[in-house]
Amino acid sequence: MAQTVCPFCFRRINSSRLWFQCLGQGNVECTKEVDEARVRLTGSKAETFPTFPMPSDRSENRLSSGPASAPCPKCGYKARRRACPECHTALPNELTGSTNAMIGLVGARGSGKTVLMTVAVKELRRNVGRRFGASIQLIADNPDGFTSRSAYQDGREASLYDRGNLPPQTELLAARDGHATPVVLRWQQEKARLFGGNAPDSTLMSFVDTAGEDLGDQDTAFTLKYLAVCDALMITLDPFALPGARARLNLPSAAILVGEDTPLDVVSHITEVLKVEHEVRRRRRIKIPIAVVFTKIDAFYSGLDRGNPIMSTAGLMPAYNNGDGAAVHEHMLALLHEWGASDIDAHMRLNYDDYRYFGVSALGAEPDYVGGMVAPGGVQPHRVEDPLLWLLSKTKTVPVA
Ligand SMILES: Nc1nc2c(ncn2[C@@H]2O[C@H](COP(=O)(O)OP(=O)(O)OP(=O)(O)O)[C@@H](O)[C@H]2O)c(=O)[nH]1
Ligand SMILES: [Mg+2]
Ligand SMILES: [Zn+2]
Ligand SMILES: [Zn+2]
Repeated sequence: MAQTVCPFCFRRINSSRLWFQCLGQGNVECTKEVDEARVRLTGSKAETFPTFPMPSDRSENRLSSGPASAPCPKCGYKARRRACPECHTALPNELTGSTNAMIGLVGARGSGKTVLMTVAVKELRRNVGRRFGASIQLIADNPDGFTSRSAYQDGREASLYDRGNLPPQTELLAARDGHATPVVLRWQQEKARLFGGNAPDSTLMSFVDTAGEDLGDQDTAFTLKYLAVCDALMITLDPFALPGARARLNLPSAAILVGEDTPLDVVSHITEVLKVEHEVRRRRRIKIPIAVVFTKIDAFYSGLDRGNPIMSTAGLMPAYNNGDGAAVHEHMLALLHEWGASDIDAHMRLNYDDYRYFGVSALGAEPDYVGGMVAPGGVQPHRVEDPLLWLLSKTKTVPVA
């Protein structure tokens, strides 16, 4: 059975046994209603036409992905749209019989997750798509809990890019009935199939932006379930939370959003959860790739050499630039040592098989921390796509050069 993970409720589902969702165009009237399963598993109260299972299995369908359509029990419309059997959210077609890349995004409070996700999702659609000749789109009707794609674009993107407002603190999951709604992107690309076979032409990426505090809360079932199904993880680390890094800057107190946990505490906690959820045996390392993303690097620009790879970019070739990535990794590691935070590296080495350090700036210049406003030059992202491209090179969505 083709196992995959629903990008909306994070349950494991059989992608050859997806349900159908009516579009309300049958001979008799069909009605949209709030779907109880969807509310329970995703918190979404959006009204939809009925979601129903495929008609009882006929033997000839057993091995295939079943029929391509099924009649709505209410109106008879031959529905082709697929939906998650668990949470009843409509799913993109390409999920049928395939898998998707669940990329997790976790990090301490104030480490820059919301800004990074907002900017990365926009940059992917705007520039990275062009660079790779790919079409990258937001899919689904309620990204990040917004009621529509346009509401997301206004509430997240226009708010930051056009109006220059830094986002407020992300609400705790508890305040969102324990649910977080992911932003799901579809990366679609023509691929030359060198060796034949049918490599998929699209990859789904599901990002969830959680509040920093949710991580420390052992009881947040959602975070556990989410980490359990992630194929890859981005961990944001706030250099402002490292005393040795902070000492080199002259930050106003409004910039320092540091809780009780040190960055090492946060990473250790993630490690513990991953070890349990991914059933990593004692003395073994965690296998999923981990991008350790140091945010807010713009604050260090003036102290870095011009020749430092952290200051340059990966170039415009349609591939993940591995040499460049390795150079940034080494230079971030050197910075970690300078900042007196080599314990983080020791922890990574002991617990993970596959990790890489990234230095990014989503804003590109220091904001007005007190007023919560982007710098007058606007958002100028620096290297925000690097961690994603590295992770996507692991799933073979992008080539390595
Ligand atoms: N200098 C600089 N500061 C940044 C950057 N990105 C975020 N910040 C600062 O970090 C603050 C927190 O960013 P958020 O993206 O809201 O952090 P978060 O991880 O989502 O925080 P929670 O939602 O509370 O968990 C912002 O208000 C800015 O002050 C950046 O690229 N450069
Ligand atoms: Mg946030
Ligand atoms: Zn119907
Ligand atoms: Zn689901």
